[in-house]
Amino acid sequence: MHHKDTENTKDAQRKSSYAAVASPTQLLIEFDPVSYPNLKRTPWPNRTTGTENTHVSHTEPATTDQLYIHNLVKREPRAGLAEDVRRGLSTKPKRFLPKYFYDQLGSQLFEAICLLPEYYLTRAENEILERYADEIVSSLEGETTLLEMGSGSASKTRLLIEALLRRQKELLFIPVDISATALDSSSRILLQSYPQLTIEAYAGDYFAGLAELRKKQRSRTLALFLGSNISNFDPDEALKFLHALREVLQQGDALLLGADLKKDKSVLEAAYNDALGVTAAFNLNVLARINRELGGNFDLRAFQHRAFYNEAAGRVEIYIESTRDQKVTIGELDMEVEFAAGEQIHTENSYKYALSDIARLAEETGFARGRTWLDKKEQFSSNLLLAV
Ligand code: AVI
Repeated sequence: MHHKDTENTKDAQRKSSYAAVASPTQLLIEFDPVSYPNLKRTPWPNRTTGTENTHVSHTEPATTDQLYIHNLVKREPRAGLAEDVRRGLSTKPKRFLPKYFYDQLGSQLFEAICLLPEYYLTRAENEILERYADEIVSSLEGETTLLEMGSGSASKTRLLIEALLRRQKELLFIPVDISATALDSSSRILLQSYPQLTIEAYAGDYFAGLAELRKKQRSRTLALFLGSNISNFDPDEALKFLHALREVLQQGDALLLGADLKKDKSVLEAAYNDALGVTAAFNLNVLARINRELGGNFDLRAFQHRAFYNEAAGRVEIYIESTRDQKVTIGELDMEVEFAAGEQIHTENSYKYALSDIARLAEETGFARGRTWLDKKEQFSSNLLLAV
């Protein structure tokens, strides 16, 4: 594993005090302190860019493990957030992009959502993977690389990693995730569990990750897009994403696509309006993030979470609603924003799929729909799409 171009090499030099290389076992983690000011790092005994042997402490993965994290976040990571928040609060209706949910706290709140009794998606997908992981991986022949878009905590991935390691000795795992902290901690945990693993991770958004992945050749690849992450794309974005993903795959590779199914409104609305209020906290954390990172003064108590199923559009719509007339200032944007009582900021859509929608999506993006596995209650689908 190595830097791909001069730009990255320069980047690595700039970040020299944050990079560590343990040779010959090649343990390399590279983080930019500007991008990840809150990233908690275990102090390493020898933090240099050299290739000298480095003893790795017991809190690090075993020395036989390999980990490389590519940082794809731009030099000034807040610029994207600032620009998008300015644009989103200047349009009518106001809106934010769902990718901004996932700062460190947001990622942890999402992990908590996955444990909620009302949020059936994670349990249903787990049930499918626990039961069928061997069958799923047997759809591909030969030494396989595992690629995962939006890996998060990678807890479900374990089931597929284990199934692959039952039939091959070693495994290259390539996770791509917007949250560097989630990537860092999940990679370390995986390496502690599976010494046969090499991890080459990409911290950045999906399209930045896919653009990098296109530059490299891989062995037979099983790509994962789990957790119904596809739900948060509008239909045209879903097409664009699957097209881009298809381009990094070769004929004979496959994508396992987890997609939540259309179902009764009451089940869907409960999943996005949990009794504990974790989804509300996840949603309102975007305002807290703007306060923390852009010097905003949103009073979180003057906003509330709203989520409902729009049956005609086949999606759960999620909003933040102002409970009164109010003005908010955002220091770093030099901006004052007015809210009327009841005015909403649209923060997310979560599209629900029929199996026929998935077949259509596959056909339009260069895949053939292979097998589909469902949980016992038939709430969730795991779809194997074959690159043709
Ligand atoms: C990540 N994504 C699939 C979740 C969903 O169900 O759409 C995000 C989420 N938003 C609120 N709860 C969960």
